[in-house]
Amino acid sequence: MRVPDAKLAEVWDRGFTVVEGFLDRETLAAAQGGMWDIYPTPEAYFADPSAHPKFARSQFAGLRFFPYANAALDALPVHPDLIDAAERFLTSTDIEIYKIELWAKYAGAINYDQMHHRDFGNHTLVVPRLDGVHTQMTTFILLSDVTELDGPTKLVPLEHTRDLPLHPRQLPMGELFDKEVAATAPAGSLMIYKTDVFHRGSDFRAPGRSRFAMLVDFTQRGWRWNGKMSWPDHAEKRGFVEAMVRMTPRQRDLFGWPPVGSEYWTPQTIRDVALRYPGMDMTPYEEGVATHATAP
Ligand SMILES: O=C(O)CCC(=O)C(=O)O
Repeated sequence: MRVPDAKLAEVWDRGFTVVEGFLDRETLAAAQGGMWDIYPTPEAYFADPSAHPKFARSQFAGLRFFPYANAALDALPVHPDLIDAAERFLTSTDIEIYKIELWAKYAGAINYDQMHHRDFGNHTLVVPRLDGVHTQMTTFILLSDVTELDGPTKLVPLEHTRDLPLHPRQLPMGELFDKEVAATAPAGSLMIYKTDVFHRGSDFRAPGRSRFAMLVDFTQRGWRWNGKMSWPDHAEKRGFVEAMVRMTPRQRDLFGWPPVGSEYWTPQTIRDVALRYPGMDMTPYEEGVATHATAP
């Protein structure tokens, strides 16, 4: 669904928002189905947690980076309504995706409680500008129902922190817990927040629970001190070629792919990229060559 303007305004005012029903049923079901090639189902995990010791190694052991070698999962970060929301929130079409993570958590694997922190620590070398210029938009697409029992993200509305300097960006455990709001919502919901907002992961409150989410972060292009993942570093991973082949030129552009009409595209690069990405429709890039070749 299209993210309502009022929800994006809430991110500016309060620091975060939750959009229920963001994914339609089919898209959600296909993405959920794709996860079981990557993670144990909750039934399989809880049947014998000791068979899956890696999830106990750290709170972050359930993170997996893009691509996922699954069409439904690889399509989520470039969902047209997510791109549209990012363009409107960042007030630009010249944007990029700088992080995609899938995150599985299983109750009892480890204590998932965190202290309140602001995400900019590993999303920029410096600190966010708070006047709306070059803001980063961070998101969680919930792929399972998240109730109070399921380790919801807990966020502190900006009204409580607006006057604090941005450093330090982590608070002692327990601080601001009395002000936090739990982002509980059904599967298919979208949580959007900003990198200056205090928030934290929380632990499960009942056994046998699990939480699955995809995290997709966007930024305006052009400020080289912002970022997190370098896509060329992931380009040789299983499924990357297929993911790029399935995307439109606009979707590829979000990864830093040369856009239609770029001077990068020549008969040589078109030929060789087509060899590296078998099945990719190179027509838009060929037409772009014709355009820049004939420009005065
Ligand atoms: O998993 C969550 O709900 C939030 C985690 C988080 O904020 C973090 O690890 O930086």
